[in-house]
Amino acid sequence: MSLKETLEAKIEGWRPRTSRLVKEYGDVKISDVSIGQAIGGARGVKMLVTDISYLDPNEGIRFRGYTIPETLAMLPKVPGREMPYVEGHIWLLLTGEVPTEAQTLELVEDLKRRRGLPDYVKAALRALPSDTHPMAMFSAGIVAMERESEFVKAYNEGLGKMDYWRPTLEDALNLWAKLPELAAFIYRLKYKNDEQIPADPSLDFGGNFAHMMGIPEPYDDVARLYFILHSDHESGNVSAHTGHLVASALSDVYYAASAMIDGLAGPLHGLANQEVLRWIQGVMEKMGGAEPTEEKMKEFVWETLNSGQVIPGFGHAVLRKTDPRYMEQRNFCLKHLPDDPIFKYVDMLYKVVPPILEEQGKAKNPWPNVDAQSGVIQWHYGLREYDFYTVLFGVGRALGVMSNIVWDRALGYPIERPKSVTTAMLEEAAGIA
Ligand code: CMX
Repeated sequence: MSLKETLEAKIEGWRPRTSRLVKEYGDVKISDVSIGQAIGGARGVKMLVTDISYLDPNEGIRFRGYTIPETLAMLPKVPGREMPYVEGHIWLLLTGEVPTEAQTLELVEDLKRRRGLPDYVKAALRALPSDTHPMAMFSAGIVAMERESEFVKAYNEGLGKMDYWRPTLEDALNLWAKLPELAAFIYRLKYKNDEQIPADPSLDFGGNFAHMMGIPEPYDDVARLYFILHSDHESGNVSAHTGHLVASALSDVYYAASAMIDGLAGPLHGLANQEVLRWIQGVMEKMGGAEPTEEKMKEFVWETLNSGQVIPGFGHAVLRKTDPRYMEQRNFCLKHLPDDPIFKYVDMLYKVVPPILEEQGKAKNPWPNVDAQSGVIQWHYGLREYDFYTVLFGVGRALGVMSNIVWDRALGYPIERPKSVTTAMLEEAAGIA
């Protein structure tokens, strides 16, 4: 079966489950909200539904029920390479099924046909001031393509609500196909004198991205691993939630993806991966490039904390153990770049930071998250412009966010509209005179 047929069958089977829950069990409580949660960023409030991934605080993420090692082992691999096709992962996220080799290759070819960055996007990006952050360029490049939306055309022609997911899937496939090219275009425009490398039609999603970046093997596998690891982290994180929220107004995926990129660009979220490298450079400079001693490293960590800053790459709003995305990248480093000096710094931080955060007693999770380890791999393979790193996160995160939006449309989720209260109402609820 094709992707669309598989998805159609899944959606038809799923709809009765959602409608039954709403019609017969709509009043069953799954969460109560405290004052602390209302002021504290809705932490732990269960108010979003997704079947695409689930984040267990101790175990970490599962994509469609599969752990990261299971996902990487099950998906069809690119011949001669270590990592699976990103396209196979898209299939898994969308349908919940592990695709066959033939199904994966069909999607590889489908996405190839949808490639090609419009000239007006290139012109718009070239017109931006040269100090524009790559995340602002990425967001602008995506929203500039909004005029291509198939959903908007179909909606204006009066398409029925139950079919909204079909043009939304078309939009998602079109945008997914263009994101690696958009990212590589921004990289080469900003850092390589706009010397662009044309796409290679023989290559898959990750392979073509590495080729257009101008970075040789095994960077293609780094790209595949990176996009898969960052694809989804259930729905409450800032980027995923933003994408869902914006799309709930029936804004198309171009608006939703651009907005989710804006959320990802914050230093407490995706931008932490550039912050880690910037921070480590500071440590290295202080140590005159010498290998860090544990004592010196501890001093630097305390200095950062005492100046009121967070240690980038550590802590998490949901996770309470080391992030398995961190571990997967650490395993990659141990295999491919065990002697890299920055990896040695990062690995020493893994030893030094958690006990210090525990001693400080503020962070609920002292362990490293995905961002602590991702920059070092990019640096090692020659991508030294660390303010570009979050764009890579964004290409990956778009896979999960847009898969969710397709399902939001398929299940007819309504516009999101939680209720706010005033401070006086909270004081009244608390019994404060
Ligand atoms: N370094 C220092 N202090 C930290 C910390 C860290 N890495 N992580 C948490 N804390 C502090 C918080 O700032 C907070 O302090 P205040 O009470 O003074 O405000 C306190 O510990 C409690 O925070 P928490 O409940 O443990 O964490 P939150 O859920 O509020 O925030 C996160 C989660 C990720 C924003 C936070 O851990 C952080 O700022 N980490 C560093 C930035 C980072 O790596 N972000 C990337 C996360 C992954 C991603 O989304 O990409």
